[in-house]
Amino acid sequence: MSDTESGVQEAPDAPEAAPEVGRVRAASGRAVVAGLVSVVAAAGVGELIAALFASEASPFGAIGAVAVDLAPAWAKDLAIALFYTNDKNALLVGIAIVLLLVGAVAGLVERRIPFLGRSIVALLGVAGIAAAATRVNAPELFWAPSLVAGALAFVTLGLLLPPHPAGETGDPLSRRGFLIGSAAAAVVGAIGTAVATGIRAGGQAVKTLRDAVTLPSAQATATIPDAAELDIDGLAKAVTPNADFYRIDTAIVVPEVDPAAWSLRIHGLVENEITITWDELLALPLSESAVTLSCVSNQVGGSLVGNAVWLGHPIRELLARAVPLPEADMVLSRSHDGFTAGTPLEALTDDRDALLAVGMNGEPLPLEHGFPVRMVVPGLYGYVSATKWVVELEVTRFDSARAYWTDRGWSERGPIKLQSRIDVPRERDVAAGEQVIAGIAWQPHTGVAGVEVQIDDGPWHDATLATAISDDTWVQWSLPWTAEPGNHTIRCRATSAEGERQTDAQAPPAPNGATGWHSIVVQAS
Ligand SMILES: Nc1nc2c(c(=O)[nH]1)N[C@H]1C(S)=C(S)[C@@H](COP(=O)(O)O)O[C@H]1N2
Ligand SMILES: [Mo]
Repeated sequence: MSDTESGVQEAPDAPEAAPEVGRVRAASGRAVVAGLVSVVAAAGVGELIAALFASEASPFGAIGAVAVDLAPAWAKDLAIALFYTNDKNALLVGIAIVLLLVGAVAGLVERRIPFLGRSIVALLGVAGIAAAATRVNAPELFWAPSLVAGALAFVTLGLLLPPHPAGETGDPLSRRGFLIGSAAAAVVGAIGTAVATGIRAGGQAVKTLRDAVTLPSAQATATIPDAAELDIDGLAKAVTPNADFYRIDTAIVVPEVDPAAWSLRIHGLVENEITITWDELLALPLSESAVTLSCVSNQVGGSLVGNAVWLGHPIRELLARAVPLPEADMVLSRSHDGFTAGTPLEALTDDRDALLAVGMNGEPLPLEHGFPVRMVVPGLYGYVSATKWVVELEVTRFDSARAYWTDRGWSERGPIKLQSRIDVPRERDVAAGEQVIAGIAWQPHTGVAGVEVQIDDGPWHDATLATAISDDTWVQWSLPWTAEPGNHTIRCRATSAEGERQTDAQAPPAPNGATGWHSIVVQAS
């Protein structure tokens, strides 16, 4: 009480200043709300226009894509480590928070300097246009969603925070008018976002095109031996269902490629430049091959690895038609959205099943796994080989071209390292007594000869391997175990078909793949 009194006494012109302070305070609350709802309305309408007319120019998507491309390698690592395959959602939430903060600040600025705050939100639209313009294969209407969004934010903020007529105090907009206006803006934003999301998730044009695709049958089919699947609860399936297959890419909005408009150009250091269309590709002999794909960002024990049966045409055959020049040693593949991977020419011309794939586990490629066409190369991490939505193969040299991730500090060469993982027991608490320990091991294109398991620093036991589908795939393994009550540490290590033993030296994913033994701790009772 006395503090308040003395505070009042210390301010000589308190009687005049108090209402003024009160007015400015109320107004800054208004200003923040006005800024926030302007941005919300604009974002919703921008996303809606994008969903309707130019989905690859989604303001969020475009800004997100630029953020992804500009992000340093450590930020990608961190995002994957923190959010795993939710890293894209985390990025979008981050962008939303930044946009809202800018909106709030713009509202406060507008309150003091009319037009300046409005110009700030309009600049967000300009940023969206610039971001969309820099995208490879930007749609023709790349400017439209962000232009409308920016203009809408500008107008909304102006309407909610009209400037004071000279000499007047108090808000020119009534409290009721402000409430109705800002609620309307928020509703417009929410509806726009909801409808845009619905359109994206539902009636997407490319989804329909994919549904209409019937793939030719394979001339050589992959056989999955019954004994490849141990069928143990909690153990990764021998063949990963598409819905469970990990997804990693830089695409915030999944690229939409119409197969009828798709073509692949092979050029660069070749004698014959060739271009092949979708119909031409499907008319070529297609073969099936089970290949395990792994992301270089996979941590020891991580889940950024999967095994699928791919249907495609050997890249080797296409390169043979193009005839690479003797000095060539790398193929830079490029996707519809500008991602690039640098693959050793040798890995695409030797006898391995490097495929230009159109099918995954008996279906056309799912959109997020590269529809209509992607690359799959046994033995190499995805970032140097597995280009999705692939549209171009440039035959070149390692010393004259760089790829998306090699430009960001990852190694030029990315052979998949020998790894093994414990999947079972899944839970920390297990019942004492008869248990089974099970997992998978892989080194695609080399193969796995054995897996050993160690419990509590005891001797290493040979696990029983399931039948491997091929040297290009992971193999399941298991070991019966009598669990004594108490805490136990379980470790595994693999031996490759070439006799290499999996190293216990721990290395992080960067720059060319994690190493170390996977271990888990369980409590038996
Ligand atoms: N177009 C495109 N292709 C890409 C990528 C990408 O970012 N863009 N990422 C690569 C990486 S790093 C990996 S690990 C694999 C993952 O393939 P998946 O998402 O089908 O599992 O795709 C590769 N192909
Ligand atoms: Mo990756």
